Amino acid sequence: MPEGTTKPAADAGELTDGFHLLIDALKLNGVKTIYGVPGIPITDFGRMAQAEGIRVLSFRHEQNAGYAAAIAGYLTKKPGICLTVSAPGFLNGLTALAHATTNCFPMILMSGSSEREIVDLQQGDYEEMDQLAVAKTMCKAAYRILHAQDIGIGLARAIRAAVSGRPGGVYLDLPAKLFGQVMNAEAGRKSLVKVIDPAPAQIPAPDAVKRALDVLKAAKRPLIILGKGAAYAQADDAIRAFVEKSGVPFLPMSMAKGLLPDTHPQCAGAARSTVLKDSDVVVMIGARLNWLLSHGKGKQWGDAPKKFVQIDIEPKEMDSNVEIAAPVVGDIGSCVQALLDAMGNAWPAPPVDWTGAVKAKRDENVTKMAPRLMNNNVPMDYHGALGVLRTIIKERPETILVNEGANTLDLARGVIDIYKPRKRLDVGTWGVMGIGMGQAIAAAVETGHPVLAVEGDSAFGFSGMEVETICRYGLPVCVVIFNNNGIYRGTDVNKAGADPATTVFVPGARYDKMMEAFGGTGVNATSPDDLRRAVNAALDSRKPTLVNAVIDPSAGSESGRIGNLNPQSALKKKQA
Ligand code: ADP
Ligand code: TZD
Ligand code: MG
Repeated sequence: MPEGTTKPAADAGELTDGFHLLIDALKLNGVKTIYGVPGIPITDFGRMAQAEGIRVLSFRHEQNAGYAAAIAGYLTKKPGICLTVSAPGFLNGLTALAHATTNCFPMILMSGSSEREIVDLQQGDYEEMDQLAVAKTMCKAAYRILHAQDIGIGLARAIRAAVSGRPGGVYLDLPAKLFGQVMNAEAGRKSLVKVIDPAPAQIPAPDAVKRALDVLKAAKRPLIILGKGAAYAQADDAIRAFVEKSGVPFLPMSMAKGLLPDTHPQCAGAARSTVLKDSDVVVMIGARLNWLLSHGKGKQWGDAPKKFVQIDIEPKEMDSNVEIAAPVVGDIGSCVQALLDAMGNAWPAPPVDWTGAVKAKRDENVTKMAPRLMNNNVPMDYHGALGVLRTIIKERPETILVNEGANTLDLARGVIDIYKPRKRLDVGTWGVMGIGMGQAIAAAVETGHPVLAVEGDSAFGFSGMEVETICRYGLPVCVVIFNNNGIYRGTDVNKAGADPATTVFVPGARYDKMMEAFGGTGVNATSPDDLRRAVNAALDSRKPTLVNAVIDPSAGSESGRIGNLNPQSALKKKQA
């Protein structure tokens, strides 16, 4: 019979179809979980995949399923799979696909799509859209599978594209017709492809390794910056060994916190401004010199000339913002191991006046912060509430922290120490609000560890409906909402009319009731003691819990720590 037709030929023998081929292809490649929202044309596919032993988690909105898939990719080094319906469902998932690509997380967005013939002639099919064309600019690669016999190779291509080199998002377009296409089962089995070595090691050139070590050896004030690429690489032991053998102070980017504990003697997290300004050689490991690091230049980096060593799998990352004196291109595991090997047994420690100065600054800042974290103010301020959560994470280092908001994000990042790799998940490169519940769900599902999601009240609103999903699957997620009645602060007043100001919400909102609506535990916490009790109980019980932490509405500042990025109106004075 001709392969990939919808009508079985009389003599075709045992048959299979697009539904089963796709499920078999996913299973063959070790896919265990799909995050999505059902509907035409993928409802039956979801049911069948579930029946075949794949965990299919249904969300309330595709964007949250997408963020779940993206972070699953980050946590597992395998592409997270998001499944959506056509046009609107696809578009809802697309933000997460773009986010995955921007953050270098491997993810595959698989969307059903409408009749090609009708879509291409724009004849108005159900949920008509040229999804492939739309997706192309938002991801690493985009493919469409038209024939059942191409499902095996199509999925293989998508997997390899997502995880090899710099990881990222891949779009896979699955027209409705594909699912029903039948073909001979034996031919179908043979058409499947198990991807061999999907993310091959990329060994750095020995010259590049030597150059990097020469630069590092000559440094008077060296610094190592660890980014989330380093956390993603799962080369934890080698990275720790390299950092310790070098004796160099290290600064973790937010999601790299915990790769080495924030309490490690070489951690310079609490001396960030000092080490950025005063260092003379900076070794970047899986971090980019983007806006989060002021593009590697300007005031934050001080006047003294710097030399950068950069370890990254993406050659084009080198010299993206400033000159890289020693580019080391390869995968982080191989690169760090090569550096370690070439360092030999007698690597000189960095000058003690530098390491001593960094340590002194760090200790000074930690000491300054300590009393603020112990305050018992009611209503709570950020520091009082975060001091409680900091202690809880210290006592329960397995817990995965998810964090979004503005003040809630920036202050929690500084206050809450992380002790193990990949235990802090947040808004990533874009500073996107809405990752919270998707990340919390995927973190619980992929790791089995309890999750503490520390959320601004605005940030939570972007994905809040997924508390139902958390309850439905009974996940060990404790959401703490820093409820300051608004975006940044809850105190703005609109002087021009009856509408509330643009940044404030309903005062005294009780988000805890949302969790109760679906059978979870809701707690209204007005003091640090309330908060401590509620979160400990939630993490002990592993029951879905939402704690509405009442925060002083005037405690935050505009845009948290990045208010300087707001454009200023030249007419501001006149308007005021
Ligand atoms: P952060 O936001 O923490 O500073 P970025 O997302 O900006 O981190 O940078 C991560 C970098 O890590 C990217 O440039 C990416 O190419 C790189 N990367 C990701 N995985 C690997 C890997 N396995 N080996 C080498 N580099 C990697
Ligand atoms: N939309 C999206 C998708 N991402 C964004 N980053 C924003 C809007 C803008 N934004 C921020 O950058 S932070 C934030 C918004 C809306 C919310 C801050 O309020 P919060 O946190 O309640 O979450 P705090 O503690 O009140 O500062
Ligand atoms: Mg708020």
